[in-house]
Amino acid sequence: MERTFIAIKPDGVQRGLVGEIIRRLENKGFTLVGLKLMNVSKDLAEQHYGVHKERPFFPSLIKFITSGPVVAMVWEGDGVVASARKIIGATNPLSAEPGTIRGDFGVSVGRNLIHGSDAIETAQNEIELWFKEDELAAWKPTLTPWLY
Ligand code: FUP
Repeated sequence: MERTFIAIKPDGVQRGLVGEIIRRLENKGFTLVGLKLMNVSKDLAEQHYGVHKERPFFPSLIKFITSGPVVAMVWEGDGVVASARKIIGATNPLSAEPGTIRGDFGVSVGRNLIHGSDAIETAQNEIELWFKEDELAAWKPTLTPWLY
C-alpha cells in the first residue's frame, strides 16, 4: 500500500492546527501509520531539504524547521502521495486554492504549515529518514472495511 510522509511544521503546531490537519487526512479516508511530535535536529533538517541546499532561502528554511516541535507522520492509502499534495495545496499559500490546508490557513511561503512528499520515491526516502521501521504500525481498519 502506498505511503507518504507528512510533517506539520512549527507554525502549524504553534497555531494549534494539528487536530485540523489530521482531521482532514482522516476524513478523506487515509490511514495513519506513524505519528510523533519531535524537535528536528539541524542534521535531519539539512538532509530532508538537501535538494534545496544551494537555494537562497535554505538557511532560513533550516532555521524555521528547527525552531520548534514538528509533528511527523506517515499516512497510507491508494494514491495518498498525490492526494495529500492536493489536500495541502500549492507551496505559496497565497496561490493555494481555498479548501486546501495552505489556502485556508497560510499567507507566507516561509510559513506554509505543512510538508508532504512530492512523489512515491521521495516518500519512501523521507519515511526512512524520519522513522524507524518499528515506529510504524501497519494496520487495516476492521470497523470500516469498505475503505480499502
Ligand atoms: P513543497 O514541496 O510544496 O513543500 O515546496 P518545495 O519543496 O518547493 O519547498 C520546500 C520549502 O521551502 C517550502 F515548504 C517553503 C520553502 N520555500 C521558501 O521558503 N521559499 C521559496 O521560494 C520556495 C520554498
